Amino acid sequence: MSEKRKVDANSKNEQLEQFRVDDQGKPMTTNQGLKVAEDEFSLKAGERGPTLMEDFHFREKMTHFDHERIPERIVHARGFAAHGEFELYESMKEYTKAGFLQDPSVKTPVFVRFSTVAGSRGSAETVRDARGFATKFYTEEGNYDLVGNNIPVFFIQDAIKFPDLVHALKPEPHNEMPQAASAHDTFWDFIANNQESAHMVMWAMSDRSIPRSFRMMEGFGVHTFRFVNEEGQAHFVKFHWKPVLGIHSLVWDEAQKISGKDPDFHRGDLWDSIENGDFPEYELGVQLIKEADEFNFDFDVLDPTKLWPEEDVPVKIIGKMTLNRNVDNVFAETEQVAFHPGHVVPGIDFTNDPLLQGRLFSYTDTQLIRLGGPNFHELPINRPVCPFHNNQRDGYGRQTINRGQVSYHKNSLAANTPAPVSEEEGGFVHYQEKVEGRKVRSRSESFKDHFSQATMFWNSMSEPEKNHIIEAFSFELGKVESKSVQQQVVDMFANVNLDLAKAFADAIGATPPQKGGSEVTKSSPALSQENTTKKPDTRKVGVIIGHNFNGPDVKSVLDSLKAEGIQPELISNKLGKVKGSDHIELEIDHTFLTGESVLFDAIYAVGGSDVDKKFEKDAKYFMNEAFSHFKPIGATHEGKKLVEEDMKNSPGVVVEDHTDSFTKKFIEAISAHRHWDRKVI
Ligand code: HDD
Repeated sequence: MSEKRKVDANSKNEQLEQFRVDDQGKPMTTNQGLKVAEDEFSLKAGERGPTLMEDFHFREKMTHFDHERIPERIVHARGFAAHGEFELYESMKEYTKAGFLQDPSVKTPVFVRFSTVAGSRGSAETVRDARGFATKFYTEEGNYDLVGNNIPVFFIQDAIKFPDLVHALKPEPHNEMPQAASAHDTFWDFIANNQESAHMVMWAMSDRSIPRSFRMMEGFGVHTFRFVNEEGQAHFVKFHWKPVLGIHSLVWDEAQKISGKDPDFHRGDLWDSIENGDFPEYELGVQLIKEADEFNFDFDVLDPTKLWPEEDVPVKIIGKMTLNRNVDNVFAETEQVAFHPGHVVPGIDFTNDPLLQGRLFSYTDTQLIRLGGPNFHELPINRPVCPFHNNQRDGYGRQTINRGQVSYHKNSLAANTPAPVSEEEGGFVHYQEKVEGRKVRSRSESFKDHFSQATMFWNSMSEPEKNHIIEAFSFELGKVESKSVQQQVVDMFANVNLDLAKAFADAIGATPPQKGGSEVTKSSPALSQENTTKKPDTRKVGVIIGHNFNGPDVKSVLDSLKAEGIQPELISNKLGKVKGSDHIELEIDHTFLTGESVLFDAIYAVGGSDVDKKFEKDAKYFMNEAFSHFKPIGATHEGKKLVEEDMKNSPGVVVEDHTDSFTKKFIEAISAHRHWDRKVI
């Protein structure tokens, strides 16, 4: 009876192939297949007369257009996705029977959608926000969805508060402002009055919420899930995605400017990387806690506002995901993909985390309105790569043609099939946790410490990271109009750290907190981005160049940068070619108008002996801005003139003519990402 299908990395791609259509070079037809003879003019009674009702081509074209839009996601509306594969490093048999976590030779196809949370579908991408990180594994046993964020904890402990949180975060209802931002009264009013949010707010105010790239952020399953093995033994598990390029962020001023200069900054980065063959990679890690140890921690493992410090519960790296294929059509794939934390496979189960429990309801419910009915699982992107059979029938847009007379269970006419199968044959059996209790609406005592881990997060930050958090609070609360809300937030965060609360109270003109402070001294070095992987790979360097540059030297530097995986892009006052010595000519990629320093990771000033005052002025603006965003700056030859005197001896600024030495130091500076020890006024 079983129709087991071998899944490999290409299974999903093969399945999607039957739905792909190439329209290019084909005659135009109506949706009924009728060839169309004219597509510019509607059918009219006379050249200047009214359009005729019988113009079925006009009606069909217009009706389809009128219905092109579907509701955007209530949260995570702005997203971008890619296909890829997951490979396992070692069997996880000891902990889980999940099929895709058994055999390291099996590659599982995946589809990953990254998103911002608050903004609408057309909003900018570098706003301050959590990022969604949702992965669909198309496994032999059905789809498994890991629907996480780039922050390991959440604002609230119980799903019943999610509509309130989202109402407070979204643009305010009376004037629909501000777009894609938490810097407004209702959000902070919610925070001050729902203090379980303290820990996640610390993350949201940190550099984590302005990532440099989707490729340079972590992902977390957030909740505690359960791994269950063949013997029925369970472990609590938390999931982590660790980016191979390390965790890196923008600075706030830069992030805001990018929002205007390139609102598609993150999707462009992901798209281009995949097109260039620089496939984004993330390692999958798990933290495991034995069921017997459930109560051995100073937090409740069911509380989604708590993380498990990596120093206490190490992250075991078990596999790697590689994103290697862009979508063919954003609407068909990225927009119509339907994730659900309840899409599990045997061996992965839920816990009683009250946030998770509520999510298990919400996701199907939202797809029903968003995708228009109960058949969204039939959309190509959502279809499992294994067979699926049941007695569910009909509904809007049904595609499957279920043959036969029988659509009910139990039956005799179809030999009682499709039939449930035993656990041994792959049937999902819920973990048989013993549950007992009174029906109550209340919060467990063990969920009531809202501040210890928020303080631990603060304690774990480097000095620059702490300063960024203070600046973020000062910005966000500086945008809040209600003095009372501002003060409530100051008083709330005094419980996290007194210096922090005093610093932003001062910046926003609130009364410094009179009491508060925290006894917590614990820190978790793994939380600081200071300790992350630092590599030069795929960093974009803006090369400012004009006519009459030193051809051989510059070419040698550019070749060395490329050899390290760095991507130099040339900027000048005009497009076209610039000429250097030794007949070396280079093609310009951007002008000062179309390229901006905020769009690059580093700047290399080459200049040229034949550049005018306007060139110098534009170039200096570029350089100064990059400097103020702590970016690596290199300058050789004529380019040295473009570096202001007071920048020259600063960290991360490399100014010299010796090509080999310059290149080595500049690459080191690029690997460091940013130079926080630089004095910027
Ligand atoms: Fe959610 C979408 C992540 C709590 C209800 N959520 C959504 C997406 C991500 C998350 C990444 C976008 C998926 C995609 O790209 O299509 N959500 C989280 C995380 C949470 C969380 C990490 C806390 C740990 N969410 C949460 C709660 C509820 C929801 C408590 C409601 C009870 N989330 C939704 C939703 C969305 C959604 C309304 C909107 C669009 C969708 O589901 O498909 O159902």
